[in-house]
Amino acid sequence: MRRNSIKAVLLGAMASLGFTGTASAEDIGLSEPWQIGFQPEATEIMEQTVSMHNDFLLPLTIVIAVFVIVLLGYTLFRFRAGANPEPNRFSHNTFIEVVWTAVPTIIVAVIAVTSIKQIQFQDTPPTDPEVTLKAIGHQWFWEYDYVDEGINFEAMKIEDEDLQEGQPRLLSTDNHIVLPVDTVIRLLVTANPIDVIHSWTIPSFGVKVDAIPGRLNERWFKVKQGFEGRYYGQCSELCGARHAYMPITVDIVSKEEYQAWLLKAKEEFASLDRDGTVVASLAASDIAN
Ligand SMILES: [Cu+2]
Repeated sequence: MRRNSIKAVLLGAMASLGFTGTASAEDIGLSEPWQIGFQPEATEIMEQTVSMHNDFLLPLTIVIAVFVIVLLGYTLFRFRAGANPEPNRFSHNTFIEVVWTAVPTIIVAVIAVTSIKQIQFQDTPPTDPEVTLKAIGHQWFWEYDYVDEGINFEAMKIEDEDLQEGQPRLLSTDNHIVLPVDTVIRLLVTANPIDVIHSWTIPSFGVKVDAIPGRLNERWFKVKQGFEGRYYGQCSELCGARHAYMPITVDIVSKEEYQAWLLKAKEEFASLDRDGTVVASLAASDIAN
């Protein structure tokens, strides 16, 4: 999964061009050509999601599919016209009807209980979050607010011709979100009031939240120790012509590096007209479109 260290060095070199995250960030949350499985599980939320899929839903689906195909094949063979010239005429069988109603109901109920438990886990931070990040969707880029730090910036997709070696196309942004490892993060997601619905996601975190104008959605995540690196995501709600061009780049760093970044970022991204109150900004691009 992990890219080689040469790439990390190149990423470090390009980091000096823009105000990006750490110099040594290694791509972890990145899809690969012809990938079939999930991206690495960087949070407990994603561990649960992958386990639900790989250990429960997928085997269950395979058993059901094989059962149906075998039954269908047997019926086609056993009751073909040649072998069964005189067909049965009955149309009801109470025992079979009870079974084929009860068994799927039980299966669906077990899936529902398991899912609801996971949704509850995803909705309930284990401890009070230490960092609050607000993501605001715009047509077509993301804006970020570190609401307790007075840091606010926009993250624009890097155009193809400006990509540096090692930067994945359609996934790299000029400014990166930087967050500490092993820390409970509160994620607030919304969209500009005069905008449309977007969706903020990082597959490796198991987080996907709709960004809805006028509504504030909340979620949490905590990246596991040892999972420092770079993660990518994309807007996941069809939002217009440039939906595919509003990626998300997150750098997960050590707590010390995060503190150092905060100091730099407060200078770099000092919000000009903000005093802690959250004001939805109206970017020039919103008016133009
Ligand atoms: Cu969008």
